[in-house]
Amino acid sequence: MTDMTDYQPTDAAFAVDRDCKTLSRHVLEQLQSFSPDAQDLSALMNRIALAGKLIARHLSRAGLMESVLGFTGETNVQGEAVKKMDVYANNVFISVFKQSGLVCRLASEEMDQPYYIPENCPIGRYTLLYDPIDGSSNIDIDLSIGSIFSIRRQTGDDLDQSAQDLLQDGHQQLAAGYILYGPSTMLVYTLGQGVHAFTLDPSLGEFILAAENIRVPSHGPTYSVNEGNFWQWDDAIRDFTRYVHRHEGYSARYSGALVADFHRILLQGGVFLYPGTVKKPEGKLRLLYESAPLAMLIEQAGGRASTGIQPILDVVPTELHQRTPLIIGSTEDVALVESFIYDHSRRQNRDDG
Ligand code: AHM
Ligand code: MG
Repeated sequence: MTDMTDYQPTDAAFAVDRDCKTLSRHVLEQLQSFSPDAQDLSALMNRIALAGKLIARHLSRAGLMESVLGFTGETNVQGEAVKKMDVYANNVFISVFKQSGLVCRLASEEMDQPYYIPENCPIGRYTLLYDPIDGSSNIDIDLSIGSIFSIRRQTGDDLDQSAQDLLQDGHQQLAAGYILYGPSTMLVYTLGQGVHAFTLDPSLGEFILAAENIRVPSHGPTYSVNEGNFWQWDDAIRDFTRYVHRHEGYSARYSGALVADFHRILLQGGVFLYPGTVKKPEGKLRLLYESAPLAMLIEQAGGRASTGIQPILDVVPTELHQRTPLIIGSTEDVALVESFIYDHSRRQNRDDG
């Protein structure tokens, strides 16, 4: 029999320890408590993980099954064509949270009004806001996509469906994160105590810790923006892009999926931007379930998220599906974009005055 007093951890032992660090264990360790709130958040994160696993499984077979790829023929509340995967993923979140008892209301990009689960409402103390499939244009060409989520405390009964209590700034978020469906499936989350990443091990069916307390570099080489919109930008954003074109050390990377582009920047530094355009003066991205959750993550990782003139987390929306310009990433790179915006507005004020 092995004498365990002489036991020295080996590489194999470390590997076992790593394999055992599941998302649910990590969440409980983060909360350092078995209080009702901690147990609720842990259960919520487990439900989100289950949604991620179901969506990842469906995506992995997408090309092999009928009726997974392509459009439904409908348009959503944003006026965008809906894909079958958008509907599937939206329904996955609804169905996994229906039995949770924790969530009374779900608000998503795919639903005009929040979805109420009346049987949960007497006890459901949280609202889940989410984008079920971010980067929908990548689905049919087998490129990375994601899901984004944000958890807020449910305040008031608000069964009149006006969802007024959701119209609060991003500091009210209790947790935020995303699931990236790439070569592997990753779940990245924060409960306001750092940013942590997990990789789905399909053989275990578990998200296993991949990186803890991620810090975004203060500067990085990547700038990530759809330059096809150059003609639609104002002069400040045009001048920023001219600046990076004329200076050594920048690389353009843009996948068409915010989650994938954000993930690169979180790990390697740089800046992602989706500014206002002529057609969409507030940009394309939605505050409550795209920009605000990613802003919480980047701030927790030591970076910044800005509209260009205001921190994203300070923006108080006036409507559920409100859009916002987004500049997000390394502190120095976000500040560089903001400096162009500031200089232009100062010049404009001088010329006007
Ligand atoms: P979606 O949630 O409908 O897919 O829209 C959001 C996506 C982001 O993932 C991505 O950054 C952006 O839209 C791409 O838009 P564009 O094609 O205008 O560059
Ligand atoms: Mg979407």
